[in-house]
Amino acid sequence: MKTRKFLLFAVLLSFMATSCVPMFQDPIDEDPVENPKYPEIVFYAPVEKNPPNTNFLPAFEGQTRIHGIRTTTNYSSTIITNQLTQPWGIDVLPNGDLAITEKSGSLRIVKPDGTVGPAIKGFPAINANGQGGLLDIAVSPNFETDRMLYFTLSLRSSLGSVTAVGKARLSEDQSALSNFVVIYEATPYFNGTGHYGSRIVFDKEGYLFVSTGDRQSLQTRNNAQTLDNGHGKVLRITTEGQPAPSNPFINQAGAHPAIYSYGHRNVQGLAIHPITGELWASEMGPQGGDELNLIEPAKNYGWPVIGYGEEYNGQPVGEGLTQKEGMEQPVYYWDPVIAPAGMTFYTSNVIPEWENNVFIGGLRSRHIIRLMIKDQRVIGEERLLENEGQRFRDLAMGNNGELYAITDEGRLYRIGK
Ligand SMILES: [Ca+2]
Repeated sequence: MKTRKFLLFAVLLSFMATSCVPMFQDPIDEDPVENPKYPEIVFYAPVEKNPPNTNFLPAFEGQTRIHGIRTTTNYSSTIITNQLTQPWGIDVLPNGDLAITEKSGSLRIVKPDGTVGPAIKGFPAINANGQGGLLDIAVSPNFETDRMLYFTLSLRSSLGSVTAVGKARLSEDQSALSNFVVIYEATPYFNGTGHYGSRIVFDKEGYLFVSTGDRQSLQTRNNAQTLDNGHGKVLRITTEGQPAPSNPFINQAGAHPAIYSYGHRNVQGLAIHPITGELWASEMGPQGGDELNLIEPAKNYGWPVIGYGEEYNGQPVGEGLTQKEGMEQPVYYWDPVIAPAGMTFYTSNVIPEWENNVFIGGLRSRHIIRLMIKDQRVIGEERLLENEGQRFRDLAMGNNGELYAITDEGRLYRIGK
């Protein structure tokens, strides 16, 4: 009996230990690095210790392998549930509940205490093959009155598949979606299951930014460079799926009027800077060359003409260029790759040193990337939750200064004080 009690106690202890992990920093085994430009910040050697895949030189100092930084405020990371199935997108409702998509085609409402609601259906037939499925979610800025949720998803027809945007109304009791309607399709359809891009975020004017990908085929890759299609773009649409009236190519014959920027490979992270309102994006490169971009209208972000990666077989992409007139440089790039997914800015001062930093989920790298940004440049990089071994798919800012992160393995983390 005593043994059983002890066992129960031990099991309880181990459960507590795994579900709430205080984030003690690794012992600092390296000396700080001087950076006279920012004397108030303590910097370290770059966090990336492995050799790059390529020999490319950055276009400017600090474009890659920037100084390391370390969070000094004590914070904790808690797995509030591990009962999700391939969650892909997360956003926060005004009441603090979390709206999470599952790739196979369900919406889940999760309470901040970890209670997972039933699988909410109401979507058209989901094509969850490969990288497709029910993908991202954005809560209406007017949710308290309109109760609308916006989604990206991959749709299939006899012509192939496409990245699409839809919307539906969440019932007052948060148990059902009604009147799902597809409002936009980033045509053409293509017979493939990769590179749907597919983040969706509201800007400060109430328009939706939507990212797409190049559809992961040599047949479609160059679509990113032309304006007559929806592949490899950042799009800007109204909540009715119409092009935003101020879009840069709206009056250009032959151009898709929803296009905001182009030359993208596969943008899987979008976030609006809380102070400036700028749109920032994470973009998956090939081997080497994952990017952080500051997205501006009408600009060409270079894929597949320029980049800091190579083909998976080690051959150059195209002519193997990193710079070209008329094409934008990434603000920051990673080589070797991290496979950056969803991202969010930290908009609170609960953890003061995090305010206005960007946090990006790393799939391949299995950690969360924290970047400190000043004057549109990255000045410091930190890796969070490195010991968790999770593929971090998306992040969202909570209402009380906490971050939420979902992983492909089905976990939902709360990270904060
Ligand atoms: Ca680029």
